[in-house]
Amino acid sequence: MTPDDILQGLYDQTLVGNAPAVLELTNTGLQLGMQPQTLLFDALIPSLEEVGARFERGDFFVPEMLIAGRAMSGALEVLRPLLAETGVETMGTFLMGTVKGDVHDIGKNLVNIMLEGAGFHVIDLGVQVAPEKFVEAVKEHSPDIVGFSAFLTTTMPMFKANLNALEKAGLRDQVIVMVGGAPVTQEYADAVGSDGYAADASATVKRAKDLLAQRRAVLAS
Ligand code: B12
Repeated sequence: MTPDDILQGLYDQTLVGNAPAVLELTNTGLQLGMQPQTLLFDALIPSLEEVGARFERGDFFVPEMLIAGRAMSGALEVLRPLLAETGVETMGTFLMGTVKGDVHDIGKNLVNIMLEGAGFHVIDLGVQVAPEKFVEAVKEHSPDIVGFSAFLTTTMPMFKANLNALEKAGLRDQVIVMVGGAPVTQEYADAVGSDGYAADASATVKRAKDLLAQRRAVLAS
């Protein structure tokens, strides 16, 4: 099998949600010396984008999305340690969760992997995280940054609800708040009063580092 066969296979098998084949192709690709990033960005993510496009056109329904998502998640488990291989946790603590009412977690998990790879200590609260749970976790872990992930236009308003809950608990000034997810834009992030937005996992790492450096410079002055 050539690297091109692997990429094409990963794309096709993710599209049809064939989790065992996706896992096997991921492992074979790695054995052939392919980079984990190549498998992710040149096959797995484009395939999931195509799943979304087909859902939008009415060619795919929820079950197809679900099995494609599961197939992608299986591959991510294999790629996670390789993408996060530095293992040195010195940058700061990042508390992350998908907002209440929303079960999408693949994008969030990808962000977590990249943050871990960049040296952040990541605490993941999972999906469907209610504002009170974010507040409790901020009290318990005192993170530097809190991230809210939302993949539905109907759950994006939870950003504001979470920010209000932090404000009410007197915690808003203690943390940097970042928001993201497929339908989120910089304009929306600004409008709800978050501190930062990023469109993808690598941009999240860069933005998180910048925001942290700014915060630390202010605190030091
Ligand atoms: C897989 C999938 C599902 C799976 C989720 C599986 C899982 N474990 O996540 C299942 C089947 C469960 C699902 C369900 C639904 N889904 Co869905 N789903 C998708 C799909 C195909 C892929 C999403 C995904 O994981 N993408 C891959 C990742 C890598 O995406 P990404 O955006 O590039 O992620 C990056 C950024 O967003 C950013 N990021 C993410 N989080 C964060 C957080 C922070 C803090 C920061 C800074 C950055 C950041 O970094 C990520 C990594 O680079 C999308 C289509 C799409 N194109 O997005 C629809 C999509 C999101 N779903 C959609 C819909 C409508 C639904 C349902 C309502 C369908 C239904 N009728 O039941 C339900 C809702 C369930 C719920 N209550 O949450 C719509 C949303 C439309 C809208 N604008 O609101 C989409 C866009 C499909 C479409 N084109 O219509 N879905």
